[in-house]
Amino acid sequence: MKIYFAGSIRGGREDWAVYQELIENLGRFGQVLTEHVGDPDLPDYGENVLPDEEIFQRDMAWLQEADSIVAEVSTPSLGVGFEIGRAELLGKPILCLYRQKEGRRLSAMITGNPKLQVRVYESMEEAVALVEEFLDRKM
Ligand code: 6K6
Repeated sequence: MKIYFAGSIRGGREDWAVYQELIENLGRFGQVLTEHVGDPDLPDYGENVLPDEEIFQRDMAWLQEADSIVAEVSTPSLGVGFEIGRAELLGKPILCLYRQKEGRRLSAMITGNPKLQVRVYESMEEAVALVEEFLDRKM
């Protein structure tokens, strides 16, 4: 099982620790293709590792290769939104995990799309249970 994890990079890195923990847990279900998204050393701008064109090509190839997509969508990110849209066109199953917070609302392009499984969570335990349900596989 190959899992593509999507989380904000240039959209803001405030949730990096959540991504890291989710990625660790996803690793128990399969191979996470995008472990770098939870890297604390990844700067807000995600600069200088690869040219943007190569990042895009590599990520699109991984998306194609993935069996499932898990996106943490609490921090709005153009890149994550794009990946979700592309994954939908590729016919991939997509789970969007969201933590509610006063003063923000998830985009209607996510909540209004019946092809996406959008789930609200509070604790990591809850998020892992939702992932388990999504991947339909008990540990
Ligand atoms: C270097 C080392 C690790 O990462 C870098 C450079 N940047 C990116 N590398 C890989 N994937 C990226 C990078 N920048 C964006 N993405 C993809 O877009 C990821 O798969 C994220 O899910 C998403 C984040 O988009 P933005 O718009 O928040 O950056």
